[in-house]
Amino acid sequence: MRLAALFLALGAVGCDLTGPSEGVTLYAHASYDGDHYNFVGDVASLHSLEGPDCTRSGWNDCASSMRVAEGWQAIVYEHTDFRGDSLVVSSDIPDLSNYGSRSCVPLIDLDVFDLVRDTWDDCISSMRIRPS
Ligand SMILES: [Ca+2]
Repeated sequence: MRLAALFLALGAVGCDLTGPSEGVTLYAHASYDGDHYNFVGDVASLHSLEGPDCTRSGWNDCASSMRVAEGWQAIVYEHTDFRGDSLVVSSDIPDLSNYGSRSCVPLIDLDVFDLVRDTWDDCISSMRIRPS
């Protein structure tokens, strides 16, 4: 009973300890923190999906961590319509900034660190999602 109450309390502040039962969940912050959204099919553009923590342009260029349900796989893309650099993801990624990209540079927050990092943090704009 106490454990259940703890999970409920953590859920209320946005921390997701369990991950998705199907598909892929994106999180606005690293370590599966902040606002999150579960996807079970292809998403050609993340622009139209609003999230409280993602005020730029929906979920576009917003995700900083992601979880993949057992038996599922995602291919994430730098641009909308499955264009640009891509990354195959078949297990949880607690911090997308640890994954280098050839060309991912957020369109907003163009500071020196973003320009030299080129990581998948705040970069995903579309995804293909399916059972693996
Ligand atoms: Ca992007």
